[in-house]
Amino acid sequence: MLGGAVAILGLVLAVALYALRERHGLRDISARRVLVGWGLVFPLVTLALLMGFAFLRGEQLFARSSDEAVIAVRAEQWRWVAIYPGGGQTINTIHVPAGRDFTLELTSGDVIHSFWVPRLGGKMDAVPGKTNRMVLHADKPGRYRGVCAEYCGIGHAPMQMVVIAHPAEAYAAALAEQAGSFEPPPQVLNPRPAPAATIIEQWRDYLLDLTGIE
Ligand SMILES: [Cu+2]
Repeated sequence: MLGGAVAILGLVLAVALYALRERHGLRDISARRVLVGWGLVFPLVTLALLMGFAFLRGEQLFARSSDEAVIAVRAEQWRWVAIYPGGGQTINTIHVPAGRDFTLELTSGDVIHSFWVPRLGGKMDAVPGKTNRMVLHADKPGRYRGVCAEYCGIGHAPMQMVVIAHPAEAYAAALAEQAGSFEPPPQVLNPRPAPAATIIEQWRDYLLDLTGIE
């Protein structure tokens, strides 16, 4: 894209310079031809090629893994629930195999959140009613910290998670070991009302006092 942009910019500058220098020679050039050729055909062909390239690359980048390590990740105000193939669940901790691809199927139970573990790669939105697939790869076993990267309410800042990558050969055992501590997550309760709610209530009470309405 950068190479193409530089080439086109160079071409435009060269034509502009030529036009400044050869002002009189330009009368022989058909304006119609310039408009159709450089104004329509050239951009159409160039943009079509770039779009084809972008689609091709997008297809290659798209998460399509036949790997068995598929973990469903459900974002909720304000925590991350990971659900493993066996049905086990962990909260704010996601166990993955190291050294090979794993797939996350992201969704949300309420508003839009965004899953981001900087050391593992790109972030992806968790959208209610939609499942977004993302293939990630942890090179080495270890702990990788992540955050919610889309403002999702008052509990957004502490909505963090840690991805624990286990050696691939020990992954199944690690999950089995976890299985004892797997629990269905308790229902989320809003820990406190949004700050505006209190202010609105106070104003309502004040206005009702003032007007004498019951
Ligand atoms: Cu958030």
